[in-house]
Amino acid sequence: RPAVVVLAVALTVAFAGAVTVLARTTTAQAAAAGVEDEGADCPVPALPDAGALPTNSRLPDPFKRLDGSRITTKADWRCQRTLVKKLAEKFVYGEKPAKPAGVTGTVSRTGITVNVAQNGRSSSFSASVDLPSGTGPFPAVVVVGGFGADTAAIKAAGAAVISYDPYSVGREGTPRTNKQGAFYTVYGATSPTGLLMAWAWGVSRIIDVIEQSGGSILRADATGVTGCSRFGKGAFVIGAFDQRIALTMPIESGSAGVPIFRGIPGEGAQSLSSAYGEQPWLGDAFGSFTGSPARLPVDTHEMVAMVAPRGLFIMDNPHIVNLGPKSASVAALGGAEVYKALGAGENITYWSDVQDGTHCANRPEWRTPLQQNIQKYLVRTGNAAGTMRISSRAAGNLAEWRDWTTPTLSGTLPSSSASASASPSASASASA
Ligand code: MCU
Repeated sequence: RPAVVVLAVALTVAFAGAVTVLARTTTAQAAAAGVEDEGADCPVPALPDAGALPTNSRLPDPFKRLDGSRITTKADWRCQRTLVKKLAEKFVYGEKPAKPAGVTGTVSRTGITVNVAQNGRSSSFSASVDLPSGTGPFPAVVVVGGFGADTAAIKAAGAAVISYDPYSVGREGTPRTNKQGAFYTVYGATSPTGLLMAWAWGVSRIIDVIEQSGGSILRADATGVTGCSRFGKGAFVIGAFDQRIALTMPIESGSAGVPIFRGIPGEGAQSLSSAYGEQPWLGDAFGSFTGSPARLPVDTHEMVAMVAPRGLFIMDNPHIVNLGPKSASVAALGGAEVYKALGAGENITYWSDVQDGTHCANRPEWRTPLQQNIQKYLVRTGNAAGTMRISSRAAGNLAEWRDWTTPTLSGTLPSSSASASASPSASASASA
């Protein structure tokens, strides 16, 4: 009898292993990484000073290194992404500190608590959890702020909803010299890092706690993020700066979100000085670029690219010029060139073909692609290809914005960025 049990266990393990391999090969490009920043060890050359930047009215070439050479392999993207990340931190959002020395917390069926300690300072915050029906462990979507996300559709697709109050980590309504919230308690009220990056840091710490929890309620390798408007700006930055996030879904994010900075003045969207001044969303360093975005050495098509090859579903509203939907479409098209070069062109969706002009409305058009994205990248039972559904009301033309071509990158992505640690059960259903 013990021999039978041993044999049964061995067969089960072998079968689970086989379907895992199958699932990995079919969904390879869809995978999130096992770490927050895969390029943490990449050498980064000295970055230019803000005063020494050339003016470039076109979008910076995402494939070009600081020394002027261009990357040639898919594997090169790992450290090129790190360059983009460092430039974006220095000139746009402010630095995102690495995981603090002490992160502890709990995950229950109703909530997550996070305690952080670093250099003698500590802070805490929490988020609530709403599980879908069925038996876990579940994937989850972090919903930033309290509106605009179709939480019923998220749960019906099989993912839990983590309701995250970003203001507990980075409050609005404070001057830049006295920022408040759990992030600033640890890193100081005069930290030049803006709220969007503070919010991103907070979600990364939630994922740390999920990882440490043992994964019996929520799966650490299947986290998505969404939010609308200012929380769409947040969702975009949160997904760009943590490679453990498998699916990023910003909604109607507007200036300081998805739209290319360079396109905002011409489109007549919320001006960069208005967005910079309204709340300390962007980093303090962005203040010297509000009137001259053409001096920025990065633009948001490269934040789109930072998400590659992971799932990205950008939702936008073509009826409100103030949101910069045309400039957002250019960011998506420009970033999609990096997705294509990495062989992951099917992992990005941009969708602004919607009827209702109300900001952050619940839109029937997005329900199916939302659920398909959740099934593909989080539940891992789907395989729907991404699509560019750009409304003719607000369609940007990438050709007008770039003076570079998309290279054919050789080789394959390193296995770390191409391997999801999908649970055996999820893999089995993926191949069923
Ligand atoms: C689109 O996001 C913002 C916008 O940038 C602000 O100017 C406005 O005050 O608020 C929008 C928002 O968050 O609406 C809910």
